[in-house]
Amino acid sequence: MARRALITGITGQDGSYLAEHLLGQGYEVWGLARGQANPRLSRMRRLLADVQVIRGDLLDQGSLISAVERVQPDEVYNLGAISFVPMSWEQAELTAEVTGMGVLRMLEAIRVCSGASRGGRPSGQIRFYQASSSEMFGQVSETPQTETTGFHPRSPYGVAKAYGHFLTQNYRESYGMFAVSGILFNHESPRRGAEFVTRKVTLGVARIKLGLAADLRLGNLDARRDWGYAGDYVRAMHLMLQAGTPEDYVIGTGRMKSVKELVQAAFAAVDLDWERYVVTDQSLHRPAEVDLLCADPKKARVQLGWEPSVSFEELVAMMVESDLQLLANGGDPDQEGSWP
Ligand code: NDP
Ligand code: GDR
Repeated sequence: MARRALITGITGQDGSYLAEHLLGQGYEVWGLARGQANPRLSRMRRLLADVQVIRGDLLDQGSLISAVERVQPDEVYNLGAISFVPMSWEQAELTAEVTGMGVLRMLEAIRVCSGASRGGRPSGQIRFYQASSSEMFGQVSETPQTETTGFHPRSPYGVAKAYGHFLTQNYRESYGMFAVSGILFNHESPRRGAEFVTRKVTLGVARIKLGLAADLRLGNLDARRDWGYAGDYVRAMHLMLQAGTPEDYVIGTGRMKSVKELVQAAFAAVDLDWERYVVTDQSLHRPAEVDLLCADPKKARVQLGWEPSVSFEELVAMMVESDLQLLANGGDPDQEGSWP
């Protein structure tokens, strides 16, 4: 019988790549989707017709219990979240509810549904993956960051992720659940939301190249991140749930670049001089910035055999090329239903 996976956040970047990867491995894939008429769900259905959709919301405990009861998954991947860091200052309570408390509700759904007394699977048999984030490191105490580096989150988003991270660890220790967190550094792709800096830059470059925009407004150009390719990172999520023991892993490339270097690479890909087009805008700076993040992915390499396959330069070129094509074909990235 095919293994069954339940993915929250199925309409997001990672949900789509993970679903593709699991379908390719022979899984039966179910995606939890919220909302009455979600345009991102229509987009996902167009791309991934084989994913079965079940309704639910990380704010709604009953809906999560129903989803686990109905799907009876072997593996649950909790990718759903408010994931845009600036939004977490504007809607801090909602971020705590979805990105933080949502983890508690999902873990409780698994615990309740898999209680042996109810004739379901013993809790050890549903494996749980939590999408933790390098934003938990925040103001870093050491570089590169490993599984043992301390947390000093710098946004309500980072704080909510830290709660979910510790809670996952606690359910593993309290109930013997196979519950793990991947501490993933920034990962990008042509399907990345247009609000995140990589996609904002590659879309901006494509618009300028095609004469659709005159400039590109950005915030802090000095921030440094470890950027990888989303398609590589979903492989790591899956590998973590196949391991012999439940453990947390840092996933990143180990290479750090500044936003300025990202901009330079993207403009260079279309033979334009970035300094003629980029305008810095103080209003796009954050109340508290994370200055730098860089992964040490040694544990994942040694224990899971995981390695990234796409370099920073290849990633930027892939995204610029995809956005040039999307715009040239009349696609509208501001429409949520539009995906390259
Ligand atoms: P996206 O922003 O692309 O996707 C977020 C998903 O969460 C969407 O499917 C969205 O669905 C869903 N969601 C939002 N609110 C709720 C809710 N109340 N109930 C159920 N689902 C909800 O994020 P990514 O795919 O980039 O990231 C996936 C996960 O990994 C997130 O948890 C993110 O925080 C985390 N992460 C991401 C990294 C990255 O670099 N991409 C790095 C580290 C961690 P809807 O269409 O309904 O809005
Ligand atoms: P991040 O990603 O906050 O790291 O979170 P984002 O791409 O939003 O920002 C990265 C860095 O770029 C700087 N920056 C800008 N960012 C945006 N969005 N827009 C701008 O105009 C701009 N100018 C400069 C930011 O200040 C920041 O330093 C992502 C999300 O996917 C999280 O969900 C995930 O947990 C982390 O990555 C790891």
